[in-house]
Amino acid sequence: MTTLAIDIGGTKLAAALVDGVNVSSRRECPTPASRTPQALQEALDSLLLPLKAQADRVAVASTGIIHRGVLTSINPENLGGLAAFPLVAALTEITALPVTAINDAQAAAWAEFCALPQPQDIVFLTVSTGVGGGVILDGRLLTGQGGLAGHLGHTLADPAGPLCGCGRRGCIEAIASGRGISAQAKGELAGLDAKAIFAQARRGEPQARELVARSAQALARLIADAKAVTDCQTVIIGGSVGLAEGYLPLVAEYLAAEPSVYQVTLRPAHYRHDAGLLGAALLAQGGKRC
Ligand code: ADP
Ligand code: BMX
Ligand code: ZN
Repeated sequence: MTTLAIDIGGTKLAAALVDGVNVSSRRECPTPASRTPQALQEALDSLLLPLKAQADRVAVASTGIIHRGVLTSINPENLGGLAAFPLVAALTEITALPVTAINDAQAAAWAEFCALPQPQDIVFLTVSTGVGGGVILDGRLLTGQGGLAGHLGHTLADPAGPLCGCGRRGCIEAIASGRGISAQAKGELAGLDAKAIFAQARRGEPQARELVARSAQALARLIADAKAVTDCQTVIIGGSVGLAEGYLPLVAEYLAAEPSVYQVTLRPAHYRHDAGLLGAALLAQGGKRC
């Protein structure tokens, strides 16, 4: 059985064919900035066109709360202002294949759990357009009654921090995410995206260094909180900010400053940028640890 796996992120859409853990024919396009469901449906339509005839089913990992096949944004700013999207219905219409859907970070957590040599309790965190999370305890992926479980990016980093697109002030996501880093930039860095701000930080630009450090520090605090809530042994980090050169060592430095009870093994995602795609496919293949 070949799965057409799709990852809908706030910045990019990715799709690939997945057999077992083999990913092939990977394609990407930018996530439409328009707030209309039609724009997302059209972008998915063209992305999937060359792949759908080769697949037996569709598995989608998507940003947003995924409940009963419908995507609802907790932070619509992360999805070009789109608040809701009938994910399964739209993909069924595009592909005429059976479709399963799950949150992107929950999916990635599952793929990363499957890649571990031994089962462990883990928390996966993606630091990307937003900050997403997935929790695996006793071999079970937590999704929650309404799909919200693991949305750790919306726990509090700083009550006096920037307003988050979810309506709360000072969420981790507003400080640590790619969008958050970019939105906090002022003066010469205003308008730059996180990738460009990381490049400036590497050149030693002081504001860029401070923005990256603030993100890494907020993430380290979140990891300590995650340890307190779940007693996980390992925290795995993904997303383009999370996997950016130098970021994880900085997070590890801040985490090391926390008391010993909050220490965990910290790892970059084994499947790098494919963790979401692959996790959705593995869950559709039966959700057993391979
Ligand atoms: P998505 O959120 O769509 O899953 P990504 O994981 O690629 O996508 O995250 C997008 C965010 O990561 C954007 O804010 C972008 O500026 C930032 N980003 C992309 N590449 C890098 C990089 N090399 N270093 C730091 N940040 C990056
Ligand atoms: C947001 C939220 C999460 C998602 C996380 C990472 C929306 C649209 N998304 O917190 O569901 O897991 O971003 O998403 O409310 P990404 O696009 O950065 O991968
Ligand atoms: Zn929030």
